[in-house]
Amino acid sequence: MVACSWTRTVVNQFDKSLMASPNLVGAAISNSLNRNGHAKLFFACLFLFCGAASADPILAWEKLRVSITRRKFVWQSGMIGAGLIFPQAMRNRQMPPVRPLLDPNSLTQFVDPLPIPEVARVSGYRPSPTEPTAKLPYYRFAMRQIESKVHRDVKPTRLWGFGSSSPGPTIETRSGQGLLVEWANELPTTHFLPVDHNIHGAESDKPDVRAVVHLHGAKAPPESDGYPENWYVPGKSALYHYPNNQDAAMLWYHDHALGINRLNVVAGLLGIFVIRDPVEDFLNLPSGKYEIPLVIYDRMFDAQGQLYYPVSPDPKAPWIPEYFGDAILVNGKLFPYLEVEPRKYRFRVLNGANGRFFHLSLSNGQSFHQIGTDQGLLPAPVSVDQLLVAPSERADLIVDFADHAGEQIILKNDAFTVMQFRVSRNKIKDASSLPSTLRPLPRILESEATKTRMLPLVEIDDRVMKPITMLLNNAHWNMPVTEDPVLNSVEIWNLINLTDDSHPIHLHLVRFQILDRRRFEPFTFKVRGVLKYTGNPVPPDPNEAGWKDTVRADPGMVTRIIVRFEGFVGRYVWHCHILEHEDNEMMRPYDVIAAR
Ligand SMILES: [Cu+2]
Repeated sequence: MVACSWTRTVVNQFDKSLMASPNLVGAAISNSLNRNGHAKLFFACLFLFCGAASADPILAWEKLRVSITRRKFVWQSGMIGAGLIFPQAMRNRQMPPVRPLLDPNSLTQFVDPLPIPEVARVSGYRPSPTEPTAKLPYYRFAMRQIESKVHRDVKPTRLWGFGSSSPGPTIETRSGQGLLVEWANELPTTHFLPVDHNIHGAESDKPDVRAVVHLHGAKAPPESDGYPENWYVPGKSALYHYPNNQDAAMLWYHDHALGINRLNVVAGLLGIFVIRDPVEDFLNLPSGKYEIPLVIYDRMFDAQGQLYYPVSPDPKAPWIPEYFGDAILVNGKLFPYLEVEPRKYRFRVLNGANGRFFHLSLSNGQSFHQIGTDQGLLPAPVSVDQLLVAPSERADLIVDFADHAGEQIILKNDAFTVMQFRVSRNKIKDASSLPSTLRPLPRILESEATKTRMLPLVEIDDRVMKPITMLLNNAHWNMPVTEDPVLNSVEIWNLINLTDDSHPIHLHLVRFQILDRRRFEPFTFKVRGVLKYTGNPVPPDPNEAGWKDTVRADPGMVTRIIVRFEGFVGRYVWHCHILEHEDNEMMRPYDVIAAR
């Protein structure tokens, strides 16, 4: 009991210190608590001590685990400047950098305008694969090595982009308007980021440079979904068909090659894909130059302005469990600014980071409205003053600058600067709307579900408790399929998170609704396989209560989602969207099967 009180006191002290000096103390906590085997051992010993002293050892462990997790979550979302204070090697058990790193905080902020990715132009028309008499718009996107200026004062950075940019050109289309994209691999034959040949699918007999593009959020046939094993090498391409029979939403395309996806995305292989429909048209939302995509991700650079991807201290296993950069880019620029008018804007936010959760707010404290989530419009706008977006989640926002003429407003990630809005002084007329209702949301009833699956999220550690792999449903990628929903059936998936991390779980092909999250005892589940709840079900936040394709499965919680498996029969995948996890087995194939 004494030990547990002491632990709580220390934890509380950490909390207070964290409030006072987030960079320094946060980094210290991160160092000691995150991915540090010794810290885990320390807490394991502490747990034993607590357990011996407490009447309820499971409860003692649970409290301790929650404390650890809270700290880790803070770190995931906000510890941007940590690398400036502690060497990277002290986080994540990484090797010290072999070359000097760029200090993003040494750069002048707001010297580059926010770039807006160009809208892709149709290259021609080709027969539809499903109706050969119909012609569909055809696009050709070439993955190429490019150079790009991430900041005025940083030398050009080598990236892999689509065409001549990263993020690549935006595809704009309408619901029901099918299209074809030829994704051409025109990359060099050598990878410039560290491939780990121990990772499944990236063995030494596989080429280092391979790619396959997945359109995240698309209801696409399986042969056009970018299955991770369907990668191809430079000189090859794949022609994919996107029918777009789905609601207006902002999707995004990115590489999905098995075992190196994390590296290809850091290299720059990503872009956005916007679907519109009449429901959205009718709402009179801000549009044209008043609708701006914000693709946000973190990176690390060396002093020469080149991308840096850390490796573990073990040269035989360079994989690291997470990648957190200290430089946050928006549409490919560091600290950009955007000149805006004092009126409403629609911002289409994508968290394109490998592992960082963004916790966004505006420096003047003004609130804004979220009108849509991953798979389109919410039933009604939700007023928020802070926004949590996990990797791969999208947030459709309306920000009204009408009362802020002449102000300079910073978009922040916790205490750290992301970009600047410069509101002009000129009076303007804003004819756009923020309707009080947006799109009806038919709820999928639990009574419609024909199957409920129990799906543990698992981390496997080595002897010093360093993570070596992460699993879904205790299964590796190449084990037989265990999830095989019937086409058009409804299932409830219980994501039982036994790890210390929050994992954004993504299902290909489908959209789903979050039912609830509920705290449980991981220890009891691990030992006895029994779900013992310790809290009441918590409904999703109002701004996640729409159609989703990625859900935060928080640690120590059972997250329940309800899914109708519509669209196509065939093989797809579901996975964690922390790309380091996904690459190291936290991904599983699943089959949508025909009804018998
Ligand atoms: Cu994960």
